[in-house]
Amino acid sequence: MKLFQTYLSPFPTRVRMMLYAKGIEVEIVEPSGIHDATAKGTYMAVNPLGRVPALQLDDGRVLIESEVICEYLEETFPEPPLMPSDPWQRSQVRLISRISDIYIVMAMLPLFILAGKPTSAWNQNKITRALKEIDTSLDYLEVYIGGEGYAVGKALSHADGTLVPILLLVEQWLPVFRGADLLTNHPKVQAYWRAIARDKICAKLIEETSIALKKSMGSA
Ligand SMILES: N[C@@H](CCC(=O)N[C@@H](CS)C(=O)NCC(=O)O)C(=O)O
Repeated sequence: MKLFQTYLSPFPTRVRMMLYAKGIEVEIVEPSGIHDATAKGTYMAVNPLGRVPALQLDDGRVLIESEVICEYLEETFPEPPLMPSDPWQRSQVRLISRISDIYIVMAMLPLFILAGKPTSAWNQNKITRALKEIDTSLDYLEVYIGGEGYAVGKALSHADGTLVPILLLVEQWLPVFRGADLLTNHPKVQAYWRAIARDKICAKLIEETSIALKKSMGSA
């Protein structure tokens, strides 16, 4: 199998978490120009949406959308499970992915767009509004995040693969916008963030994403 992805993007990171945890070997391909809307070239034939991740199976079929890919991997390679067996806990894993995708990532979107422009074009009102929106979305997470070292329950799950790259952006990228420290406003999320860094697989994801982020910010 081939995973089309970048180390900077949070969506492929949740797929890599599954691959690492389940010991699945795939070829990693970083499509050139993925973060440039005009330069995706032949990658559009792999994923007509022009986004990463995409997983190409050995028979050539291509799966897109990180949640769909993760579900496919979970069903095809059930061991070790990254979805809890208890239906309530499974619903909490899905809920955390939805809070992340629908609220936290969407709240960050205006800042992703600003980050692609020179700082002279940054609009302080837009930044303040976006940071407030992110703060509110983290309030939602604060209610549902687990308190036992993992996003849900006492074991690594798909929800951790979703949250790790997002919280890394909150901790290491949001400071460029000079707002308040949003993690300290959310003690349960902050405690989770400290705890999850002790999980070997999540530590690897944190390291990979952090290196890619530093490169993108021109500091590595
Ligand atoms: N809903 C998609 C989102 C994927 C996505 O938006 N990926 C971004 C990187 S974070 C991308 O490829 N962006 C390229 C573009 O929008 O041109 C998923 O979960 O896979």
